Amino acid sequence: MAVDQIKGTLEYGVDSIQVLEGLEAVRRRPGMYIGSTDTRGLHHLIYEVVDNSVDEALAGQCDLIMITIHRDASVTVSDNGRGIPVEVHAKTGISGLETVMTRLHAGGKFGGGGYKVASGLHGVGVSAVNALSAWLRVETVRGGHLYAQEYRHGVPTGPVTDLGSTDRRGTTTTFLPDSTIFESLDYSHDTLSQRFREMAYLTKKLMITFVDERSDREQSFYFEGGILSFVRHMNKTRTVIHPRPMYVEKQVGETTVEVALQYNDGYAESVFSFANNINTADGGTHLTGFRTALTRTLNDYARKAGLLKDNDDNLTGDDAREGLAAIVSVKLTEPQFESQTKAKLGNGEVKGQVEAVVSEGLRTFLDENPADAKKILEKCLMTQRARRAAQMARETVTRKNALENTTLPGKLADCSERDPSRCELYLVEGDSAGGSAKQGRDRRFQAILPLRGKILNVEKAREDKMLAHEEIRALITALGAGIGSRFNPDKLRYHRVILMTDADVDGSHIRTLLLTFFFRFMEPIISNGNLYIAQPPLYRLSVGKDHHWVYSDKERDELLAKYNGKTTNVQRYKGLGEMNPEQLWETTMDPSRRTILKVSIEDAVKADEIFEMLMGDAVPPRKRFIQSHAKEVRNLDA
Ligand code: 0RA
Repeated sequence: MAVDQIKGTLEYGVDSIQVLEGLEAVRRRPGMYIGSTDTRGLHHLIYEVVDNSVDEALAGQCDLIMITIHRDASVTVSDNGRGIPVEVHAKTGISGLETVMTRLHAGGKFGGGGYKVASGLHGVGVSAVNALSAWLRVETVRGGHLYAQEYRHGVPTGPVTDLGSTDRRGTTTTFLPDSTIFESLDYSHDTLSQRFREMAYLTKKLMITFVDERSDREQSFYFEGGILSFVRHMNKTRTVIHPRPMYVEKQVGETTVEVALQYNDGYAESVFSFANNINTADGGTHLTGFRTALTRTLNDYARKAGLLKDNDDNLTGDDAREGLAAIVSVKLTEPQFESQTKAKLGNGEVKGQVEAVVSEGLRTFLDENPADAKKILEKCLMTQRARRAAQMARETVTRKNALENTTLPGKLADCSERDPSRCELYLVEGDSAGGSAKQGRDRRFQAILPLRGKILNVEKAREDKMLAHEEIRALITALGAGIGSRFNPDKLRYHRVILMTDADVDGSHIRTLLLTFFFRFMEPIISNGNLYIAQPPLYRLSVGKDHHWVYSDKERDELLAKYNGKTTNVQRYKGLGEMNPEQLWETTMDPSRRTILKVSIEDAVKADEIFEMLMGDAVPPRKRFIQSHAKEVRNLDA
């Protein structure tokens, strides 16, 4: 009966019932299709639609994409591509446009004239976006005519209609995500803007315009040089060893390989890899191929040029990558991703393809730019010498170095619980706040490690120098899991590591230093979700005998408005030291009342840029950044 009803209303056949079931499945289990229904999933809807336009750009058919967030949370994505075919599809008996918009997995491959490369992350296609939207309207131009169709929850509300002739081109999709499915419709301007910038870097000569009508902001991203511009941008605040990045782009078989690299005089390695425009944070075969080619080509050149003599050891991969900024981007027809998060590329054939392209490209670059080649090799040889010296120093001097030392530091007030999953370690700025925290804590599961003063500038420090620092050794020993490639999460003694610093500029600086330390030397602590930031209150607001702890200016203003007319007293808390142990427990440490923010590095590129800017050698941009962002660093978890 229900079936007849659907048939009756929509005049569709059996086929459309499968369609309805497909859309219903998406609505019932959205996580399966877009990962989640939080902000991430919400952003995913936009990426899915934008990816279709990027595919059109990759096919060489469009060079403009515009994304607009409207005040009512609906989103418009438009491009100047070929448009989506509207002709009736022989097999389904319905319009191509409707097929694309309502059939699962009927994305770019439809219509024969599809693309060699599809960048959509999950490849679920725009039909999943449609299913998860309260409403959606698509307009597309074919053969000089504008066609449109509208949907509710993915179901057409009418046929594809011909709106007459036009001299426009391309496709425009506007949709409102379904607020009964998503936790909120609050897009993050910065996350989206960062991603669109990245997309523009990865597709040279594509102009992406982002309009956010909620705050009247508009930005356009266009990079003539693509990833070459990306690498220049990464090195913007650093001192480069050679003026022009090495750049190579070549197609091997079905794979397009594009690589840009440039050395700076720092110690950090910043190599980011992408497969079909997806950031492969865990690397994979393309990154392995790149690394192999880099190390081998530099060694070959150094031998040939007499910079490495017969008896000298080869440069190691680490020697070749210190101070390197690089982007490795591959585009392939059938990407295989290893992890569920798609962070690692698995296609075996890609390793050799990237290796071949990078070897040839880098060799040509070195041969054609001998002065740059000399500077690059000298830098690598210096790293090799420094590495050897550090190794010898470690072996001879420090038997009891932090990595072997298991005697817990004296400053640590440990907890009695031994199961790491129940243990917390508070890293507290300053000895006086440390004292309050030790008295205020629940000693059964909360441990305190006070850290004094400016820890150290980890960006500039080498591993050996860093290990010489007492505060850092105490931290490493307290955590018990080692550092760098020897970091072992199974040995971590506390599954929650909580940074508790003052709500002032010094506090935010120390927090950034600690975050940098964890990012560079204990990255799994961040990616496994073990690192948190405590949220101490900013004010204490008293009304008569009552008091409120207040955690933001907005909250303060709301309370003041509420108590308007009554006598109120607002006391500002600058430092943790101003609270007594009971207050510290009540406001910041008691698990049943506190808020702690989980630190997650959603975007390694962005984090690296911020850290580099804060910690790198170029002082002016760092100062400016600290001054203008001192407040925002509070919310680094976003
Ligand atoms: C199917 C086939 C063709 C283009 C497209 C889809 C297409 C899809 C989207 C989605 C957003 N913008 C788009 N632009 C084009 C090829 C049609 C032809 O060969 O003319």
